[in-house]
Amino acid sequence: MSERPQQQQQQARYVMVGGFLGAGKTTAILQLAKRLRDNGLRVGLITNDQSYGLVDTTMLSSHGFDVEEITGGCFCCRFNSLVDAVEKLSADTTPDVFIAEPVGSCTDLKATVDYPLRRIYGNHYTISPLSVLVDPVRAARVLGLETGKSFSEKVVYIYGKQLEEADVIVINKTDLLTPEKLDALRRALAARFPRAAVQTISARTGDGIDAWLHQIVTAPARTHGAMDVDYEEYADGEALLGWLNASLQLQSQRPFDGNALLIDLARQLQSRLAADAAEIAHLKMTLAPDQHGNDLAVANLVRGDGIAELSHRLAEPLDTGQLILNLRAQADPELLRAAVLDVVARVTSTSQITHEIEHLERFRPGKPTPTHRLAGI
Ligand SMILES: Nc1nc2c(ncn2[C@@H]2O[C@H](COP(=O)(O)OP(=O)(O)O)[C@@H](O)[C@H]2O)c(=O)[nH]1
Ligand SMILES: [Mg+2]
Repeated sequence: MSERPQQQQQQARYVMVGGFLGAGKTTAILQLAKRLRDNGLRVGLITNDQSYGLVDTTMLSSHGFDVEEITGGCFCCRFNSLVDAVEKLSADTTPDVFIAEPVGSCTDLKATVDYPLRRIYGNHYTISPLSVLVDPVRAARVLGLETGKSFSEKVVYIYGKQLEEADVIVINKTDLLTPEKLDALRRALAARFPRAAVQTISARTGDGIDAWLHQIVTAPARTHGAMDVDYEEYADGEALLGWLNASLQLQSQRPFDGNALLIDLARQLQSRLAADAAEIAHLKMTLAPDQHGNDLAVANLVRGDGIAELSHRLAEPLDTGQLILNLRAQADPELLRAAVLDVVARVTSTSQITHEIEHLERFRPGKPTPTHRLAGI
């Protein structure tokens, strides 16, 4: 299949893939980027976070893509940095397609990113429809189709707003669902958000990616005015989420199994945070050996009652390496800090590994103050 954008060959495409924390955005972006690259297109990727030291950037770069990281706020509040990132990527490789991943707790992206980009840079970039990914287990709980631990009302407000502005709602992780559950979720989403097209994919197996890619690189973005957003409620929801980013250097006299170490850390943090009644939105970690080139382990956990898993494994044991840990949970950031420090100390000492903290930051995201906000164009 050739997915070279049809309309204006000279204009680069700007594709944004939103969705809540842990929905599978980074995994899905990697799939899109690989397919575009296989079709001879140049791809530039943009990651985004409230802070620096990102698992996503490390993971995407390890696959040989050019990645720019925007830190210190979401795209809407760092609009000029987003434009700078696009220009920086263009200086090196002139990408045909940019794919940007906004912060998973961010919403109102059409009014604050899409419309301003079209208004100001419409001669340079074709803006693709806004995709919003969902994790089916999380979505079924939020929509009340299934019971289970979820977030408080204000966080759910953000979740709903993300879906409300979607041009395309993408149900991800279909490999985890029976056809009946997938159908029930698809019908519930279509009924509640009738304006959006609904696509189903598995970013893990690749199912459905071609159809989704076709839709986002051939269709123009839709304009339907800005949705109503109560910025106080949005800010309250964001502030309920605690954020922690850390990077640590690990060292051991004897080679150790980095894959087992990450899973051990994830499981112990999971039980510690469950005891503290902190609902995990996303825990992700990478472990990169100081030697062995691009070898990388990536571990994830997307719910308090989920299963910690490795999406990338190290091929060999290591004796020194860098651990990056990003944790987002509905909890006080100080509590997250204490839990991470305790668990890291316990797990590393059991394995006779020494650790040195290079960077540790924890906070609650501040109130979003977009650079631009347009009602439509
Ligand atoms: N089973 C399954 N897991 C997936 C799929 N896509 C992503 N994941 C997993 O979901 C977790 C979060 O993925 P990530 O891409 O980091 O989510 P993000 O926070 O939205 O960027 C990781 O463990 C991924 O391996 C999928 O299609 N199926
Ligand atoms: Mg991500």
